[in-house]
Amino acid sequence: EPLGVAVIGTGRMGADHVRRIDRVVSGARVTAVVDLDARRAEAAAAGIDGCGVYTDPAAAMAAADVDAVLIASSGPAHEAALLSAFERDLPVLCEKPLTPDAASALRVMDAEAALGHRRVQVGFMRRYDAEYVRLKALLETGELGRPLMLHNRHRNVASAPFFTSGMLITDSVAHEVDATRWLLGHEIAAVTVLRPAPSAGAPDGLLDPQFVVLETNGGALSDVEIFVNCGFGYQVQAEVVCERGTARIGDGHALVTNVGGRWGGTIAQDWTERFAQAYDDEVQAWVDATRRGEVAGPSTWDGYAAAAVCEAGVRALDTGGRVEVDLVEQPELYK
Ligand code: ISE
Repeated sequence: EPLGVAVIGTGRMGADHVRRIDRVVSGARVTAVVDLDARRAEAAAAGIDGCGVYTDPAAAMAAADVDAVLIASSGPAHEAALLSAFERDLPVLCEKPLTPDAASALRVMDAEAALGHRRVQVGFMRRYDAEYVRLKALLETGELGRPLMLHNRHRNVASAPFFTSGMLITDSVAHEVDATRWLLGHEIAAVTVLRPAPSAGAPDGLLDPQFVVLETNGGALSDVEIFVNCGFGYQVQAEVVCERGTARIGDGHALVTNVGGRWGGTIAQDWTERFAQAYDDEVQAWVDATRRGEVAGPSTWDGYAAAAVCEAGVRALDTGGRVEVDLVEQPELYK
C-alpha cells in the first residue's frame, strides 16, 4: 500500500511537492490537498485520482486515507498544523522554517517530546544535495584538517512582494544556518549582521543585500552574503577553509560552452530548479523512512536551533550589534 500523503498549502512549494509525490516519488500518493483558498487546492488536486480537497488541515488529517502529512503552508501556519499532526501521531515532513521564531519552535519540540518519539523531518533540502553531501563527507574524513571558516553566497533573482528585511535572515539565511550546523557539527553561538547601502534593484525599504557572520561554539566562523534581488540568477555557493586545505561547491560548471568569442554556461533561476534533485531525494527519503516506521533527516531540534539563530540574527540586524544565541538544553530524544 502506498503511503497516503496530505499536502498542506498549495503555493509554490506545496504545488511542486504535489507534482513530485504524484509523478516522481515511489511508494506514496497524494490523498488530500489543503489550502485556505479552495480554488487553489482544487487546481492542485486536478488529475489526481481520489485526491480529497480541504480548506482545514485538521479535517484532512482525520481522513481515513491520510497516513502522513507534508506541510508547505506559510511559516506562521506551521505550528497549528504540526500540533494537529501530533494529535493523530502522524509522520510529518515540514517545509522550512519549522516555525517563524524560537518560542513557537520550542512549543512544537515540547509537544513532539511529549509523544515520546520523533515524528518530524524538517525540509532543509540542502542536506540532500549531492554537492553538499560530498562536502560533508570530505570534511568527515579529516583530510583537510579542522574547519576554520565557511564562506557562503546565497543569491535570488528577485524577492517576493511580501519579503521583509528580517526575512532575508529567517527565510533565506535559515538555510546557511542549518548548513553550517550540519557541515561543521557545531552550534551557532552568536550572530552579527552588516549591510551595505541597499541595492537600487531592491524594493524600496528592503535592506538587501546583507552580510551575516555566524560564530560557532567550535571556534569556526561562517559568513553569508544574502542578496535576494541580484537580478541575474539563483546561486548558492559555499567554500570551507580548513587548516590544510579548502573545498568549494556551487560553481555550477556542469556545462561550459565556447561560442562567439565567449565562454560560459547558464545560471539556474530559482530553487526549484537548482535543488530539484535534492527535493526529489529528500521527499523519497522521507517516504522510505516513514514506510519503515522510522524518522530521519533534519529534526525538530534542528528546526528549533535554526529558528533561535535566525531570531538572534533579526535582533542583530535591528540593533547593529552582536547577538548571542541562547539555546535550551537539547532533549534526550534528539541526541
Ligand atoms: C525561499 O523560501 C527558500 O527556501 C529558498 O531556498 C531561498 O533561496 C529563498 O531565499 C527563500 O525565500
